[in-house]
Amino acid sequence: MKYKASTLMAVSLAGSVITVFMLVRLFIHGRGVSLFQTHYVPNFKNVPGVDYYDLSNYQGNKDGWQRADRVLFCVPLRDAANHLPMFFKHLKSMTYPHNLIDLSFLVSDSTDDTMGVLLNSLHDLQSQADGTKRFGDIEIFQKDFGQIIGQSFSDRHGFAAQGPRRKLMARARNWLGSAAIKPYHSWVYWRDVDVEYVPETILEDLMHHDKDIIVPNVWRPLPKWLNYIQPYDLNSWVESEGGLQLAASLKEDDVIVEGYPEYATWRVHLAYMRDPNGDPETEMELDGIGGVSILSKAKVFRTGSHFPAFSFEKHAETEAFGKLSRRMKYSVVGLPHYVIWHVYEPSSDDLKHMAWMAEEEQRKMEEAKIREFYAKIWDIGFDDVRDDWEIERARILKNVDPNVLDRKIQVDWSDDDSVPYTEDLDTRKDNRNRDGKVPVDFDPDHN
Ligand SMILES: Nc1nc2c(ncn2[C@@H]2O[C@H](COP(=O)(O)OP(=O)(O)O)[C@@H](O)[C@H]2O)c(=O)[nH]1
Ligand SMILES: [Mg+2]
Repeated sequence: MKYKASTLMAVSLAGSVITVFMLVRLFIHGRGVSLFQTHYVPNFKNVPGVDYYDLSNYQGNKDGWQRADRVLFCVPLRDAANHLPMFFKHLKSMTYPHNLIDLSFLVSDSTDDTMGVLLNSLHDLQSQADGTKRFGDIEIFQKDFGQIIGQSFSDRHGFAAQGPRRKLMARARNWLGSAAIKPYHSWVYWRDVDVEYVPETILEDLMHHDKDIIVPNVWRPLPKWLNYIQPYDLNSWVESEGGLQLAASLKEDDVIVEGYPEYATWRVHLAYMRDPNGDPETEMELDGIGGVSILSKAKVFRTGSHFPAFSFEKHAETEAFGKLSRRMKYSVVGLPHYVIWHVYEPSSDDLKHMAWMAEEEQRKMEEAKIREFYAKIWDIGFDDVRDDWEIERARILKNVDPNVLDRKIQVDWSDDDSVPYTEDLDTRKDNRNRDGKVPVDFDPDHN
């Protein structure tokens, strides 16, 4: 069969056009999209009250700060008035574009002025002269859960308090996260208020690992008398045989908590894997995670993972969130050598020890004062008076005849019956008189 040259040219031109069209589509829609599938983008511009979101646009990019990924920043708060100024200081210095961060707070069961301090801090934050320093949308939720366990360090960390406290915290987190997340959030960042030091680049540092869920290592500074530093968050760990055996031996609603002798799990803790000189980029797969600072892709929550407020595989809250997300095939990772620092709050034993140290210091100060006082009066209080005594003696004896002083005085005891032996006192040793006879009133049988 023969074709005209013009027909052949037309066919080859059409082929080229189709190829270019296909390549352009491929370029625009990226990998994984069928070439023949059309992605219908409705135009709701003229329909009032309708927002349209293509959720595939909010999967979370590893360089989210360059691709305008919005981050939902969630902070649960309880009796946090003292910590808020420090928290806002860190917030202000974050390098992730502030306008891409939406803040969401849940205030619960507080007896201090958490809400008042929060409002003032937010006012200060959002009225910064430099508009680029202001944050995106801000929401505050108020909901009490009837938390009865105190917020002091020792109340919170007592063994018996752990199960109920963790389940209640899980409820609080789920309320906060589910109320706050919007379809346009690509990432969700959970942060506790009581972090003393955290790098300004924390979001970028965690995000660029491109994991579904990622946590840093969390330590805390200690006072000198407690040896300066200590691992803080033991909730980030790798499951162990011991942990699984323990879980199998517990009741359905029990919750294992780490760091208590009652529950020996022999798990590897992220906290103890830290090498101060280690590469901060090093990753470690985890099963359970702590909640001080969690960066998660928003899709993890959208697809149904959450903070179990019940015993999930014998865990609750953030540790169970890690386990559940692993079960859902999400990546859960920790950074052993990348550290943020939780505040040091003294336990009641620490407080007792500190009170003792304060008393001891006071006692030493008083002792030093007394010593100084005695050092001053020592010369006066303990004058050498030997010379004075010589003078005194001379004065007393000045009218006495010196010959009289040396004279021996003889006393005649002979007519005194009560002194029987005057001349030879040695004879009294064996109760004999001077004739060697036993005195008449001596009767050995009735003595
Ligand atoms: N909404 C709410 N927040 C809480 C509650 N308990 C603690 N928080 C907050 O949750 C975060 C972690 O709590 P924290 O007591 O520091 O936990 P810990 O460091 O693990 O002992 C902090 O920001 C607290 O202010 C609660 O019952 N409700
Ligand atoms: Mg804390």
